[in-house]
Amino acid sequence: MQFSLYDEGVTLDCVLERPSDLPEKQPLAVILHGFTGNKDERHLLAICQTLRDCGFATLRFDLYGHGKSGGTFRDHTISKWVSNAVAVIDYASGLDFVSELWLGGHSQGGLTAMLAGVERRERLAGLLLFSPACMIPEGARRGSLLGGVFDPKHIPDVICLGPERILDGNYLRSAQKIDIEAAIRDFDGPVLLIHATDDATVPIHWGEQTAAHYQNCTFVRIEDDTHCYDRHLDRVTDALRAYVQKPRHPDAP
Ligand code: FER
Repeated sequence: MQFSLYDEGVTLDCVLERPSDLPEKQPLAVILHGFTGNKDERHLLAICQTLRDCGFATLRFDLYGHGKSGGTFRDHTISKWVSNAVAVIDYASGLDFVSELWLGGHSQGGLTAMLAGVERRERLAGLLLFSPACMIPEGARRGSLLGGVFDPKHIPDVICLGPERILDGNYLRSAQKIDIEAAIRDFDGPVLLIHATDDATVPIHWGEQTAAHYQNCTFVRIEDDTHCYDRHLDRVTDALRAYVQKPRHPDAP
């Protein structure tokens, strides 16, 4: 089902899909794409299909300034993305077929999921993080992001990170303020974090370090693959399937 939600007057283009055999209630996972991405990217579709194969409903949507949603790329910020994710979680938690809610995301969408996850901790069963872009706050504070260099104390009006990657300075201001340590410390639920060894966009040590600081995190290292899993997407979906199918309370009757 394709539909629109609104966050602060901005349209969010959403796709909600339920697994083919429909039990009364089922878990639902909201999945966020990354910087310059959209809800229909190959790795996102594979993640959502795997979740549905495991009995989850999935809700993917285009975030502010991306895909078919409102706002311009130039004006997007991670705090607007967190607001979008919270709006979608609040919508999803009101759906009568939802037994529990998971939030996941890739790269900048993974970072967004970490931050929105703390804002809506009480509504969420857990987080599914795919190569989360955990270095963005430090990069913004140091003055270096995706190859772009700037003075972190004198934020420029715009920063150009490539031909179609012009960002307002507010992206950097907003990113500088992110308290990622608090987001990790304050989320006590289960977390799956998957990261590939040859990720040139978000080096794997960021994933390893983040996983080590969560209270309850399963870390899966994907050998010989890239930021968007161009070579071994099947290993990513295998790890996801194994994680969501594993009983989370092994001692429960
Ligand atoms: C950066 C590193 C990663 C950055 C953005 C990303 C804007 C996000 C990547 C993605 O979401 O795929 O320095 O700066």
